[in-house]
Amino acid sequence: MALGHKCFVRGDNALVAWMHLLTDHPKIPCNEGDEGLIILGAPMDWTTSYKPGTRFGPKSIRDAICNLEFFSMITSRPVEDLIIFNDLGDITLPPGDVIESLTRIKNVVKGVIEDYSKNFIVLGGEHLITLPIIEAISDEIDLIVVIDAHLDQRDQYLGNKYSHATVMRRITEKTGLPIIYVGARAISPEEYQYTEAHKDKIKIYMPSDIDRDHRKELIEIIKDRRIYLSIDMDGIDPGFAPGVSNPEPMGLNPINVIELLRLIHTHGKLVAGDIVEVNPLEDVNDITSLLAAKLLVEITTILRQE
Ligand SMILES: [Mn+2]
Repeated sequence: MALGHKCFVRGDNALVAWMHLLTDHPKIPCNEGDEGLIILGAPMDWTTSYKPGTRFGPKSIRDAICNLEFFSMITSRPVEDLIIFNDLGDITLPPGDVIESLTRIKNVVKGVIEDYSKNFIVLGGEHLITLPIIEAISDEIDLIVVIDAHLDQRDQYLGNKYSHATVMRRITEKTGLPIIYVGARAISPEEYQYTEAHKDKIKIYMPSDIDRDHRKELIEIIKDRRIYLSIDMDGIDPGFAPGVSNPEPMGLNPINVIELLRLIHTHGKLVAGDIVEVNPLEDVNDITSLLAAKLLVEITTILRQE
């Protein structure tokens, strides 16, 4: 692991304090340069409740992406720019140390926003990484759109307040930002009660809700809003995305997700996002990593046009 690999300077020539938290490898092994969209990896799976292995997600998505054509279904055209990614590498995270890991992720994302751009994508990792990212970018967004089978709205998971099963509860408490879920279908009694009591802030669309009427409603909600998009790959059906830590049947199909991205592109203002919970140890023929990579191409296309 190489530290301090880039001597990036701010206006006052001070060495940027957060850069030493990034590794040189892995990076997207193709199509990568200073002009592209910022990519970060957060290889954390310290609180995974079922099948660990999402720490290998960022590398697996990066490897998969170079085997795809950079063509966007949303714009119906090839991605025109030669360089589309600027991969800053993985954030160095101390295995097992949840609080220190969240602090480092927050510091790096703050640094990226301050020194580079508020437009970026973070590759996970477990879903808990979304908490420090949102904390860092909360002033720049009005709405969080979450693709997920789960709500992650428990107050605690087996006594733990900082878990991938509690992440959205902490985000709701700390930021008060409204959340829309798409694809949710695994909801505990506690989460059901909590979200019913916070209907003004939390809206839930199950996979069976993705029809024309709901689409109109969704457009009204996302219209002109500055959006953070968090894609937990288990929102998609395990038949399409088996390589996740908590697979849940009856999910979205990938075309539902493209349709949602198209709505966001047309009506909303996408600011940044993450793709989390890819677990290559549970994958079949890399199809989950390839699907995550395909979504990364589409999100990158949207963000480069914002
Ligand atoms: Mn989930």
